[in-house]
Amino acid sequence: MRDQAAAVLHANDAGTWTKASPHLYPHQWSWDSAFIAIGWAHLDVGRAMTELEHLFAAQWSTGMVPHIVFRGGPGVPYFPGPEWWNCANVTPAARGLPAPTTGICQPPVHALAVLRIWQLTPQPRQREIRARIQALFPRLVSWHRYLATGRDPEASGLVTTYHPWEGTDNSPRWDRALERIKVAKPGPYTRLDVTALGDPSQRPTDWDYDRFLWLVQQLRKYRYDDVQIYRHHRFLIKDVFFSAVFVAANAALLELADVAGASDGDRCDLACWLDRGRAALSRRFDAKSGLCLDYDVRTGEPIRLRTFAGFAPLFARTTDAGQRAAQLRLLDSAGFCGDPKLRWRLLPSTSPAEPAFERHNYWRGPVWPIINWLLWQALTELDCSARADELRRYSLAQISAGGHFAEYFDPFTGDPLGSPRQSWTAAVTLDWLG
Ligand code: 2M8
Repeated sequence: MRDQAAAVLHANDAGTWTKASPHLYPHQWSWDSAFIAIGWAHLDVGRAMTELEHLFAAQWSTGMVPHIVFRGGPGVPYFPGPEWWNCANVTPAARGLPAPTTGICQPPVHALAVLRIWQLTPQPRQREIRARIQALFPRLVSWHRYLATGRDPEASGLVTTYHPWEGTDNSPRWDRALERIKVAKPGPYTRLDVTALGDPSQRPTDWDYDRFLWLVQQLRKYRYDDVQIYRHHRFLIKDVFFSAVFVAANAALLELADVAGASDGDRCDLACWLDRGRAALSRRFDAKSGLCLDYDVRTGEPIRLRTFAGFAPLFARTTDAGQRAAQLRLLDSAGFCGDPKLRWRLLPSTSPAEPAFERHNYWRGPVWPIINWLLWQALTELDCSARADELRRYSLAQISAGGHFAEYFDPFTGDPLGSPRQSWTAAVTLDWLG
């Protein structure tokens, strides 16, 4: 299995960056690259650093790391391509980059990747990798500073997302916010994803895509300027999952501070963002449901849905013993991993008890290995090693039975769904196999 996972990364390797998948996602994606770097770290720590260095070469002057770097080149089919975003023409923040990018971002898994690379660096390579971490560190801090300021002007400790593509595309968490958008059609377009996959039931609908593309047009109109976006944009969500990854990432950078030779000022900022994030997530915890709830900035309403994101305190390694115990109970309750219909006790993207649940449809039900990897890491650090190890074993069993490193899986049958040979699935497999 290790050889097969390595072969997937090698086949998707474009030399200095890795395609998220061979056909469906033939460019460099931000959080995919972070997971992919964790996979590479098991094969070659230098190649793992290269992955991140090339991603961060496309960092905007604001500090934002864009969600896609269109490194595949103009002839490579992906929709929507760089012309829909037009970033370099509308904002100086996106000029002078090695390749065109999108104008939004994804959860900051990168610091977790750098920490993993350092942990896996063999003694003879430590000098080289330490120097490369030192060189990358200021870019990582500036990325985190962007999230803590541009994406949280209220200094609330929660990151605001502007688009469903900032992580979990068609999650039912966004349904109400999208329903409020009465779109004029975003103009004619042809989707490539449904033809590439051959089964529309596994992908977002055209109704979703109309809104996704309309939101891109709006962001472009605001010139991707956070102040303008905050003033006018219709989709602004305090995303607890994104915020939890940010908490874990700040902790990872603090752990790397000595290796990276971080300044006192940076250490102080990282500690502040970490504490502020943890406290904010703790306030979003709903004792009645046991879930941590996203918050719609435009309506002021909490988003009450049973999804994986509700476990944000666990993902953020909460220090609140009461919340941790409540979340662990909920995790294995009938609404989540304790549902007897599940093939394996793995966390599905949406609870099967939720009316919006769809077992084949992308972020609306299927099990995603990377989400279970993040939970595995968190539970390991929270001293829940037995449950963490179970997640690891079941995840490997699921990926192995699926046969081709699928993007996501049917929670009831374990059938592989989405793209085959998905890089981040192969990458977390390598990490789980050790
Ligand atoms: C999915 O998103 C892309 C758009 O970014 C798509 O559907 O075309 C999501 O699962 C996203 O989280 C992921 O980074 C990307 C590439 O794997 O695919």
